[in-house]
Amino acid sequence: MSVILYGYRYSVYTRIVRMALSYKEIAYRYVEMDPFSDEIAPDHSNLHPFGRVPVIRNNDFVLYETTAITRYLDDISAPQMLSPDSVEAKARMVQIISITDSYGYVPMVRQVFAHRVFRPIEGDQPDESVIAAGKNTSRNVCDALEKLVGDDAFLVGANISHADLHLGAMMAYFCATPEGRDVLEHCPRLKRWWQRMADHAVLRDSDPGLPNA
Ligand SMILES: N[C@@H](CCC(=O)N[C@@H](CS)C(=O)NCC(=O)O)C(=O)O
Repeated sequence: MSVILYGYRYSVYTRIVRMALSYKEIAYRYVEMDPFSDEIAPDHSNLHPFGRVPVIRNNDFVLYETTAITRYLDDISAPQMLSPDSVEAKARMVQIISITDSYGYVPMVRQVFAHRVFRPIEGDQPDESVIAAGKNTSRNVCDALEKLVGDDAFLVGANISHADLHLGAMMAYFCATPEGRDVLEHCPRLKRWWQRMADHAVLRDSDPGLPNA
């Protein structure tokens, strides 16, 4: 196995792959590729037709799309699996990932976090109307997730799964904002899960920090 991860330090999707690699104890080389840069590396479009990250390469096998990557990593390295055995738990896991991608990423990360935290660091003004809209949509997302969280330690069972990595990466940014913490106050089960997840080594060790002002 000779794995290379092409990613961007502050990307939540790159972080999900990093967490999967760490959990699966797969050694890899990391190549930084900023998809937001004006100067896109010539290699980038060969690797990802939509100019995004992450992408992985394992020998000659190149793969993009985070859920495909993390499933692949899970399959090529035993023994700790990131998918539960039960059919229902697996379906719930896929559902949570899909909700996170389809409805959560933009409001939680691109609207609330990016405007409240990233823009000021980069010397740009946050757009309060974007933050307010993002918070509003995120509330619906968290309310929906709240109904899916059970009594187990993790989202779909006693062990950490792909769903925990996926939502965990987004929640880390969302809860770095007062808006995110406020939304979570109204979702006690999700908040309990997040407190446990935030303390998990796999999440803590993948923290990219923030850029210098
Ligand atoms: N569906 C893709 C989404 C990846 C994605 O949106 N990555 C962001 C960084 S977190 C990106 O590359 N954005 C660049 C852009 O939007 O131009 C996946 O699951 O990997």
